[in-house]
Amino acid sequence: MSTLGRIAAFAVGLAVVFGLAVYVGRAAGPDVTDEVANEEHDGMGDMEDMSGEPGGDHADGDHGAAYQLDLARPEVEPGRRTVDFTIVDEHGDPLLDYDVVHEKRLHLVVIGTPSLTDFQHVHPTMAADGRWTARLALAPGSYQVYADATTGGENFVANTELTVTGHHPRPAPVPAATVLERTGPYAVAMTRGEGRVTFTISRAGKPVTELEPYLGANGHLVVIETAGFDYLHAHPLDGPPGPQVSFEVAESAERHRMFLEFKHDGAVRRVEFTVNGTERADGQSDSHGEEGENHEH
Ligand SMILES: [Cu+2]
Repeated sequence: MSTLGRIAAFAVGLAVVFGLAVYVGRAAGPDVTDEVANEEHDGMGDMEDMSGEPGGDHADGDHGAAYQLDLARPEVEPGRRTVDFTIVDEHGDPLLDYDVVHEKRLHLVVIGTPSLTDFQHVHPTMAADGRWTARLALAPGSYQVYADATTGGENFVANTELTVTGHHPRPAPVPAATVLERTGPYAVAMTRGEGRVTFTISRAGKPVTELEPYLGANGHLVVIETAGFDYLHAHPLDGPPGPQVSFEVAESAERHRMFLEFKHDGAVRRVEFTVNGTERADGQSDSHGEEGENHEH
């Protein structure tokens, strides 16, 4: 099954089983349609594994396909601080009506490719004609841009590629897999298993037990695969405000990057993890063990 198929099946499976807010974006590419078609023809193998419910519906992906992210300029010069775009429907008309989800009408996630570094999560402003303007930090290079929004109660993710011209430094590799990451005085340990990922947050060696809501949740997790840039946004399971925050995210066969945002002491913090896939068919994995989570840090 394709990467795309896996993650789509996975997200639909979760939606079916857990009723979670899990969103799927589809990488804009020439083979998207084929992959979706294959997915529908190959028996939903992974989905059966995940949920015990073969079939299900493809609504998540279908909604995503209905909207496109149109950048005013897919190529911009370095030093530019804003990017304009519109979300257009299948008729090419700009989408004007958005539901407020997690306190915002539209969440824009930007990631540098192919290394999946330079993560940005911003909240653009929309003009009356539907044109959005986002403030971004844009060094020369290539990026994937994901608009994560909801209209009429239906979430969708539309994504596209953005290029910033100028001298590109040598493309950085995807960072090596880790299970412990630090940001400022915080350390975050990641554990996986039983279809979930759990982050344990400490500050200066003490468990953090007073996480503050960030955009209405104890944490936000974005998962992006390194191969096809498939995107998934998950919100935590109910639980106390730390030190552990868990998300229902099944293990992926493909290497991926996880971006966890949380708020504590008035500041939003972010840690990033690379997770090697459970399959290493293409030899791309930089794991030396069976799985990334087995690594000692
Ligand atoms: Cu947001």
